[in-house]
Amino acid sequence: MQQRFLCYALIPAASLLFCTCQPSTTEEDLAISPLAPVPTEAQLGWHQMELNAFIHFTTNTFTDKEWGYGDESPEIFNPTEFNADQWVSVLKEVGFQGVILTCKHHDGFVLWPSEYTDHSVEQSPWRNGKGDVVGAVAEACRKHGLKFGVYLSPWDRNRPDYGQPSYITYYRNQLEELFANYGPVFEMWFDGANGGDGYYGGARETREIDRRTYYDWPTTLDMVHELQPDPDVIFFSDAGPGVRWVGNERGIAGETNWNTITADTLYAGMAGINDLLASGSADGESWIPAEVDVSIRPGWFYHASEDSFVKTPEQLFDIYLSSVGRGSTLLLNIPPDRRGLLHENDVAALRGWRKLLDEAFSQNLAEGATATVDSYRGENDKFSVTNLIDNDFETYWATDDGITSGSIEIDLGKEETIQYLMLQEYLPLGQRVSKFSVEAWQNESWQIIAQATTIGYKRILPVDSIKTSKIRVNIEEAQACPVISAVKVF
Ligand code: FUL
Repeated sequence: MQQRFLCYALIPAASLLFCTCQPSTTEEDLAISPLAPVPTEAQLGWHQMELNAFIHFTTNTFTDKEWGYGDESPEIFNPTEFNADQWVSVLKEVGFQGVILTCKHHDGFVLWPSEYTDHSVEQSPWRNGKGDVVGAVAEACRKHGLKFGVYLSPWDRNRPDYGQPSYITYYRNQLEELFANYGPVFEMWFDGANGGDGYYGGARETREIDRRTYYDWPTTLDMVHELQPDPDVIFFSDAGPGVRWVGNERGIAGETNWNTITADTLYAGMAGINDLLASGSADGESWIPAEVDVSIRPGWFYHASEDSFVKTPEQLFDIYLSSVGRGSTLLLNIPPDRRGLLHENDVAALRGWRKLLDEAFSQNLAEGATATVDSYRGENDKFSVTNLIDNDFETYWATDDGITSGSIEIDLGKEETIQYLMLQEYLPLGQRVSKFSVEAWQNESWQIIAQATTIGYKRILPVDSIKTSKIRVNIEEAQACPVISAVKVF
């Protein structure tokens, strides 16, 4: 296209008739080919949620256990001030977008009146057996505009037939009940703790299952897709297929975090894959991003003895940086107490955390700054540098095909103290960047202040109170031309 303009400028008008200029480059010519694999619409929506809450609540809350054996009497389930509205309104206030509830944990007690078992809230004294935790949480989510998700433990230490084909039918029936009565469900969680000792209807024995074949997940997932074709549901398991486990329960995604991985050879509960789950792989065949699940307390369930071990706002902030700040979605567990309320200490920690987040990320110094770049795709405004600072995820800066590096300079206009840099890749076209650095203008020269590998949906780099008037982001390596939605400076 540039040649075309040169051609018109240098050649006298008469000779234009004989000019064999190249045809002008159209928007179509400039369209960027997606770098496969790319996220589905549901996965993209999941990335954009960033913060989801996990709720662990069941008989364990009353027995003070983490894993119930399966022989707990429903009689013990009796929250005195149960209030799902309190849970969800606090979660909403501090910024969560979705809630995933343990509808059934490994002990097999189910939190809704199920047609398929007596081992449920129906047999408990709570609300004279008329209560429904799942219904109350789903309704509170609808009321407050949060998405609702379900955890239905595949391992069931209560069921006599756990390990037999009939249990799979039971499990599927319950899923059907959940989706039909409480959907839409944005995410379904099935964890990797499977098989071992349990009550199993009185057998009190150890049962091993073949994790790869017993559950026949493909059939279950097809069934769920039919139950809820739209909006699509994201399936979590250790190794996907919708989102993968990050490989630890400490709140830490890999410093290098690819949303892609080759999942065919992985399965839930497979040993020795934790590092791979944390980092993913650049050449992974499927889009299966890492989800970071971690509890606000040492345990997943409420224990009064842990009231003084609730993570502090500062610890939660660090977890935010090592999860959302590394391109993952955070699934933070906040377990209700025996009253059926989120405990005061947890609520205070969440509010303190929100305050820290607001303080850190409220003023984007790049908005209103001057941005320049060494090259942009087709020199067409659709890909210009201003797209990086317009606060719109849908617009992006990109280079020409074959150019896998680039430098973006942001002039803040005056000296500022900066704490964090935030970058975002435009994921609908695939994850591309594998190496970048950031420099700050100090003492009349550029000084490197941060170096990293992947960006993904969001990358936040802490830079420790640096004083500068200009920063420069250098995309050094990418798998294809970089496509960046945002550069923010705080
Ligand atoms: C694990 C379970 O064994 C834990 O109890 C907890 O539910 C955690 C989120 O998943 O697999």
